[in-house]
Amino acid sequence: MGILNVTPDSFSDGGKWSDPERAAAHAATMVAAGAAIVDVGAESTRPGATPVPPEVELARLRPVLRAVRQAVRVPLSVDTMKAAVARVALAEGADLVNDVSAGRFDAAMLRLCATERVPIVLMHMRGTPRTMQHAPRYRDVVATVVAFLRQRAAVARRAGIPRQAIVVDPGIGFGKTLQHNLRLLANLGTLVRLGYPVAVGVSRKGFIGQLCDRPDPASRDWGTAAAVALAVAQGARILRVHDVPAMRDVLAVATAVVDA
Ligand code: HH2
Repeated sequence: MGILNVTPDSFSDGGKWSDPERAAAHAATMVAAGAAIVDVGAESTRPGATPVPPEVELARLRPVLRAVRQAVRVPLSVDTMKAAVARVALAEGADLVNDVSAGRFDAAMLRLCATERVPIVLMHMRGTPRTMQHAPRYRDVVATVVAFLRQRAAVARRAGIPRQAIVVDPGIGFGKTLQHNLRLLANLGTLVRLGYPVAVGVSRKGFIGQLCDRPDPASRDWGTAAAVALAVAQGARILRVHDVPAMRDVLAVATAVVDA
């Protein structure tokens, strides 16, 4: 899953893809390099980010989604917590919803995905992007995240989303310390055993900067490669990444080893 952020303030690619033509060209480049899904987001969820109103999110998203839809044929996901935004995105040709709140922020989200018959990614986050990094604490982070995702998947199914249209994601960096992120990545198999496809977003995130002493997110792709390979080895199925050409090779080797 290639990342396309249409935001002025995303931590790695903020402001780079706001122009529809450039965004479409970047999406096409990611697909040519092997991206099977392009994830388009118009609200930053980085720690401390302030939420934007749906009109602002849509004004950023709509022209870009239109251009990207013309440019590539792979499924497009819309990274949003708002049903009103998701509804317009689906009408503009998006194929699935990536909701980092797992349907908690907007009660209409799960029903929308059910009636539109589209898959949804349910991600674990503690609190909101604005508050999530304020001293996060868990008794057992792996058990907490797995229980949360099991419960949210059950809620999604009760809303009418079929089992095979649900993807779960541990939410690396969303209300977690370095140790929490490492424990989750080390125990991804526990989440895989829930039975839903697992998505993982480690690309260029802060924990890699901490481990490798790399303040600049753009310099974190080698660290990202290690995390992606280890996630694949434990059964992760969707890897949300910025550098698609590099991670395509990481996936090719990691999946070949797993398959052997
Ligand atoms: N991480 C980010 C955004 N959306 N979605 C899923 N399913 N999983 C993730 O780990 C995830 C996500 C944050 O990264 P990014 O989009 O690169 O930055 P920002 O939130 O600043 O736009």
